[in-house]
Amino acid sequence: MKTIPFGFDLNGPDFIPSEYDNHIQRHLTAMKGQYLDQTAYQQRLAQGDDLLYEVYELRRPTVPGELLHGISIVHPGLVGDEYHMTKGHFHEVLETGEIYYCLKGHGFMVMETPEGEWAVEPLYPGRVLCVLPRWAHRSVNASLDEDLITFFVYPGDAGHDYGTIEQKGFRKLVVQHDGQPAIVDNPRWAAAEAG
Ligand code: PAN
Ligand code: ZN
Repeated sequence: MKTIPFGFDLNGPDFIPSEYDNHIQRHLTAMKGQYLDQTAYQQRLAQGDDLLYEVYELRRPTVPGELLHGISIVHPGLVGDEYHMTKGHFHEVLETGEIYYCLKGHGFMVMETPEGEWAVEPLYPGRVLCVLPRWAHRSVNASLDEDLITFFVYPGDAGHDYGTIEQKGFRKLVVQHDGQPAIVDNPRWAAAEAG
């Protein structure tokens, strides 16, 4: 890990950083239970464990004051009528936010608080998105032929809580409806709320 100030290059068309420490690849199996249409999920899986998204991270100490940052690339596609997306998470330290800057593609950031508020904000090249403290976040690629690429930065001590989202999903889903993205209620979230 670097101990003096540093820079790196981040250029199109693929926006893979010129330097990184960690390359995370999430395949279909990593998203088990996350897509609503389990039959469509199993049918996709039968054809292969496709790569759905990737993250390039520059490692920094996980302490307050440091800024963790990297690139997220969500590849295009559908599972049933749901667009490819990240797992999504709350930060373990709930009172930490995150900034995303969209470099390429078209999609949405799906967000919600533990209190049940929700927000869905568009992502497109040049768009900056501010995820406020307390808001869980998931990026969704709403294009079927282009990667969704974002740069992100968040506090070093934030940590990740994936469990809450794994259990209930997000309150809203982004699905393809008549060839267009549509934001719909997630029945699994409502069922989990009802207990
Ligand atoms: C991002 C995300 C990245 C991948 O770095 O971690 O986009 O999404 P998941 O972590 O939900 O799989 C971030 O929000 N970090 O806090
Ligand atoms: Zn985050």
